[in-house]
Amino acid sequence: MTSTGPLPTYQRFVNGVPVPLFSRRSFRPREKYLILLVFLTFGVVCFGAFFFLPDFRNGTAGGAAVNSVYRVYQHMQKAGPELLIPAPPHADDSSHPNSIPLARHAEPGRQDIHVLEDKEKLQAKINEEYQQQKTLEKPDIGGEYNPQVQTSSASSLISAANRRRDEQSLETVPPAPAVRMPLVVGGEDKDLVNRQRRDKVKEMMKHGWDNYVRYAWGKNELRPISKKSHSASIFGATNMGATIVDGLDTLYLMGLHDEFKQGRDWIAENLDFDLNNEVSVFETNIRFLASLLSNYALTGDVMFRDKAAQLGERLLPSFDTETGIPRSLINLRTGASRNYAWASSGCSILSEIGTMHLEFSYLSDITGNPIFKDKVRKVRRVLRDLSKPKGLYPNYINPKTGRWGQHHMSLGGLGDSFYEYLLKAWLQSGREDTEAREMWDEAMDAIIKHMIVKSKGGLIYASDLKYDRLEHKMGHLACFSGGMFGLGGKTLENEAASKYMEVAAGLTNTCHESYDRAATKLGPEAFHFIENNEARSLKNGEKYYILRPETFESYFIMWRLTKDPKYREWGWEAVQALERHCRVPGGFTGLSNVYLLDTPKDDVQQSYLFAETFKYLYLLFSDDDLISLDEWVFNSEAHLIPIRGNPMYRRAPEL
Ligand code: DMJ
Repeated sequence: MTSTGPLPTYQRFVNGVPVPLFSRRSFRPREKYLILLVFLTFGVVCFGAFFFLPDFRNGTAGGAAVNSVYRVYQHMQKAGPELLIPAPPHADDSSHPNSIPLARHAEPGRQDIHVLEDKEKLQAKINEEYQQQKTLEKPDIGGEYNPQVQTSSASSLISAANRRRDEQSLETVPPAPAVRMPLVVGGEDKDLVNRQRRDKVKEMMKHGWDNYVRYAWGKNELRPISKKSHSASIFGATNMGATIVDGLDTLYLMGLHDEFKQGRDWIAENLDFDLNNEVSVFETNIRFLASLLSNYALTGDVMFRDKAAQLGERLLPSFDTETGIPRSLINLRTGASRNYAWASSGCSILSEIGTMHLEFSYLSDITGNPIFKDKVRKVRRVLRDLSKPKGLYPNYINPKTGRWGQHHMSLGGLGDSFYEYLLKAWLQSGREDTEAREMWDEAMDAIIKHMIVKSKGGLIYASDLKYDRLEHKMGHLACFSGGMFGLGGKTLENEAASKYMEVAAGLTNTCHESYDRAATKLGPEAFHFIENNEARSLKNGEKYYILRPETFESYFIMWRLTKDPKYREWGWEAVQALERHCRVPGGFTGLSNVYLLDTPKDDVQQSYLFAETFKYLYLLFSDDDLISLDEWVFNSEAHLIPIRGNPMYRRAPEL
């Protein structure tokens, strides 16, 4: 059978008859020229490859080819990851600067899946190369990934240098989900007005923070009017970035994650406690150590835990006293410690020695090192076993003899957070530390009997007591106690619970009155109760307001516990007063006299403005889901310590 298919195109014909292809013995001259031309072209190409292509000239072909690919990667990398993989139109996690968008997030059907896989491989290769070159350390964000998180695309007003660093990390941080800075979601109130109020607080936070970044980055605090740095004696003589450390967990809660990352990286790179610097043990504990713990709990970033452990170690020598009661000041490098001469002839201070329990207990739990917990337990034992005048705890104790100093008692400065920590130690332990709760109940019983007074005008206040003499004066610092009594009243149904709630409401109301009776609607440092002039300051040296949080702390706790809307209204009054009188173009400042509308300003933006004042106000206008009181306690500086049982506890595995 003959083929019926089409003839080959190269078939030649002679007089209509097909000529067999290989019937000739030689090529025609034209065919010879053609073959020669093909061979010549091939030779020229090979010659060019050997002598002109750089990778073939320099080394083995295989290795050079890989180098060449790497070089291309580098060029593409400089141009930015988006050159390789355009950001998907609405992928949440790609909007964050630390997240290099992955192809798998793109909308299905839009792009060829094979192309996407190639891009992933290429991106992985780039990351691998940069890991090898160690041009930039990847942040080590370990721990659990919180499903309740998303990312923020909020841009930050940061200095040019920091912006450059941010962009660099944007290019080079590998696209691992754990690297993303999660945003705690939830917390938006259903009510529009409260959402708007919360947004206002966030805007204030950002205003203060951005100015700190601009004018005092890495220093302790900012002078918002002179736009210079400031440092208080509690920080010693060196810059420890107090505002960065204090403000960090609030930035996190507010979803200001560009700012959070910037602060986190500053701590990782710059915060070193090997300092020949004498600092306050108490302040270093409540601001620095507690913030590191709080940020560790929130993020699982082991950098925070490790820094906390380093700092905890450096504070330990302050406990080396005859009784185990720590001293007030310590040199972080040498470990030399001492007490203030003014404190009842060199005594330790009740609020200071009693305000380490939460931090040191939690530090032991997350590091597996019991030494920290042992130290604070010993302090507790000394205080528990001492006989107390009228059941009250004086503000001073001698660390050598274990005896009380002057019998001055206060729910404000020098006493305050000792009481707060008894209650919170019980809560934080998952209510297992019943000794703490018993000591708190006994102390509150004595305080209610001897120091809580009702004024002629019907205001309840916590008076200072010196031996048997009531001062009829309450310090702003004591305004935290409304919240504390409320927390005690609501967490245990004992016979005192309703009394605690009554005192809680009364004290919070009185602190609000001290604000309301001032022209600026901000409260003075201390206020007195004399007939016809109650809840007002009498001396010039007490009329200042230094951005303190205690009154707002009580508004927040009482709002959560009672849902009485007046607490939110009072908080909003405070927000407006802060805006009107404390806000300046360079941040927020304290005031010299709350009774004068045109008062001089102190030009200090306190670090606790970020840790506490803005945090409490923000949470006041948030839904209860955001930082549930069943899962967290606030330390004395409003840093968050998880309650045992909270999934964010991150306890170290038992050895
Ligand atoms: C904060 O540093 C802490 O709350 C501390 O316990 C006492 N007060 C200041 C803020 O007023």
